[in-house]
Amino acid sequence: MSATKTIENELPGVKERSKVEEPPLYEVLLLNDDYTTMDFVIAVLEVIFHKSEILATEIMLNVHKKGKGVAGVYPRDVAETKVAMVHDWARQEGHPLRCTINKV
Ligand code: TYC
Repeated sequence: MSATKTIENELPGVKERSKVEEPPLYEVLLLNDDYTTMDFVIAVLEVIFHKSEILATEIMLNVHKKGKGVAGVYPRDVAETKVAMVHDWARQEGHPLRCTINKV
């Protein structure tokens, strides 16, 4: 089922409400492995997912300890593009890093 949201019409004095469809959202999950360097995962989180260095480090350590973790939440096409960017960059640098998407 897709999400809907009721919004007030923004014109002054107009009391109509309209339903807008919001796109389904997908988490991009980073998966742990034994070989990708911590610094590379932090760089991925900073460059591709626009996280601060502090938050990127926290997310990376959480993935390292728990096995997986959320890098970001996006509409499906954006999430899929980010997965491809992570995989392309990791392969270029010789890292086995993997990530996947999961509908929220
Ligand atoms: N476990 C890796 C190491 O010890 C670090 C790592 C963290 C790898 C997160 C992947 O998604 C990952 N070098």
